[in-house]
Amino acid sequence: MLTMESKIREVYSTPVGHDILYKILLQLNLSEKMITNPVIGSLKLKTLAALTGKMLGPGFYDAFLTLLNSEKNLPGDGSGPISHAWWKEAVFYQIYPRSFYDSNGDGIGDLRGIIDKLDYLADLGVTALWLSPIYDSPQDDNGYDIRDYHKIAEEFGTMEDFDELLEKTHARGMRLIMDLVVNHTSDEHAWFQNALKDENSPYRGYYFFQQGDKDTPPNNWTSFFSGSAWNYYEEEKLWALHLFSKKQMDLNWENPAVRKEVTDMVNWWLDKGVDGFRMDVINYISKQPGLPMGDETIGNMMGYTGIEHYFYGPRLHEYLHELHENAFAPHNAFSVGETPGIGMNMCRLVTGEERKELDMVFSFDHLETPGHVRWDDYQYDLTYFRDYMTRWLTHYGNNCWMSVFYNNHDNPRMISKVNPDPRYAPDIAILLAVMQFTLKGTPFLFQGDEMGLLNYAFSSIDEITDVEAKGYYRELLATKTPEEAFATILAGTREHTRVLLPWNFTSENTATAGYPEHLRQTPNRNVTEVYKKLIALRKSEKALTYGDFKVFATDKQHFTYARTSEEKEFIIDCNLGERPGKAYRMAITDYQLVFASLTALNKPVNNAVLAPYEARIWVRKKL
Ligand code: ISL
Ligand code: CA
Repeated sequence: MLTMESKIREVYSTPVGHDILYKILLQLNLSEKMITNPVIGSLKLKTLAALTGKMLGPGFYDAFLTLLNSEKNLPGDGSGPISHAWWKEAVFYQIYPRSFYDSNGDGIGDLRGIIDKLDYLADLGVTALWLSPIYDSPQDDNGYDIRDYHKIAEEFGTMEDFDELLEKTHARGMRLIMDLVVNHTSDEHAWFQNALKDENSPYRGYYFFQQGDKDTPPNNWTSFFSGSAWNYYEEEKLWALHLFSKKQMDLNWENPAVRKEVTDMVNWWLDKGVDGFRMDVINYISKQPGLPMGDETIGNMMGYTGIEHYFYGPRLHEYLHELHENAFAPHNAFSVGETPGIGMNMCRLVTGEERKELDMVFSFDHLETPGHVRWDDYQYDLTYFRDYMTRWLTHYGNNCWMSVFYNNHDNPRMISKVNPDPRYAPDIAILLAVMQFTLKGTPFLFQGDEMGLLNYAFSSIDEITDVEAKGYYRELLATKTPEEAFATILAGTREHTRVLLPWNFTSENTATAGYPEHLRQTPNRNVTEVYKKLIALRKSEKALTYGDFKVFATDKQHFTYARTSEEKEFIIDCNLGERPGKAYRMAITDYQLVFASLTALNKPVNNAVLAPYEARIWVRKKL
């Protein structure tokens, strides 16, 4: 039991304490040495509280101690051998169905469109597809608001289309995982409608309803999509909790009936033959009982009030384990949890093989550099990605396995973030790909990565359809001019990755004919060819999947690392910045150059010098 009398050193040695203090140090741009320093390490938590009194009030320390003391377990030590699994060898490709490929010209991507592109995907070399939600939905949040878990959204097609897609995906030797959105349902889901209208409904206990008057929401929690996390239903005089939009109502997982429904539904899809699930905001499913008030300081620091009461809730492990045992394990199905906000050790606790919770997670701490949020217009320094990957790969353990990605449907494109100068775009695209396919962890491509796509030059808020950005824009108008508010939206909007993929912009193509010039991009075919090559290399060399990872050089903007098996050693030499740098030296006779980004771009290679954003892959046979 940790208390305010505990020493900082003791706190830092616990998994949760470590993650939280580490994150705070990072945000304050302070070195870890601050805490490992013996003098500071032997200070008591209450002394730290006195020192940080202005910044972090008692609410912070209460929440912190509650979190620390509710985690009874330690991550497994992870020193054993790595077990082999198809999903560790896979190359995943995320499809955002609405904007992937439109087969019938109504402007909306659809399932038949995905079927049409299966040969393209197989040819690219990816081995598994993740589909963002395709279920029946009013589409308030593009399908992350599900009305019926057993039905396909009309605009995407039918269940027959889905069955055909699954069969044809499997026929090409690829696997298919679905999106599991069970932190919340649509307010139009029959459960919610029934619960709202009938006070004796068994579904009342499926959600977080609270009686009350119109002016006082049950607590101060805020929604990720602006405003209070509570919606008031005048007629029924009821509040209901929604961490996301007003049409995404949080499910109450404390209710065993909810867990049973979810388990049955997951089994229903797995029985159909899908190979697993990506689990939406799955670390938010367990809320602190009683839904206590959020600490305002934490709220200001994190941008959302109340988050300490559900981002790593008291029953999270239990719920994940139960779902694993009752659905995933019997089907030998794969799971990857979307887990925003939890740190490395918490991730080790949910993905440790021996714990039987999740196979993998998407952690997001690498998507912005410390001190920045997605809405900031800034240049992303790739040395932060290097240091993040190095830290995780050094400490994650052989019982855990990482995912490696830069993009998804919730973020602007990484290439644009690294350097908005379009002259560098192909070099950065290839550099990112080289790291993605040679680092240790499963690569997840987002649609369009292989085309080298960049952010879009949206010209007005009317071009933004996303519920999050629209809400945030309204909020910003309270303190900013419309121009300033739009600039913020432009930097961070999820819309950038939600524009229909530019397969072929022609006037005959009804789906794309309406697209204004500034919302068109030309796929970079060179980049696509490089992706094919690198994916093929990744798949043919076991060292790149299971091999050891060792860093050689991380000075300035360099990232030079090795991936080694018993037979081979690969050395990957990257320049992460805009200035030329020294190439890593090695005995030329031993090593063979297998890939050079400049050659792929038809530019001359200078042996001694790495050009801006250049990447090379060398190999040496050990036997
Ligand atoms: O939690 C956040 C910030 O700390 C959010 O950015 C969060 O990571 C993200 O919004 C969660 O995303 C997922 O769930 C949402 C949905 O809108 C996204 O598209 C989905 O990927 C609600 O279902
Ligand atoms: Ca369509």
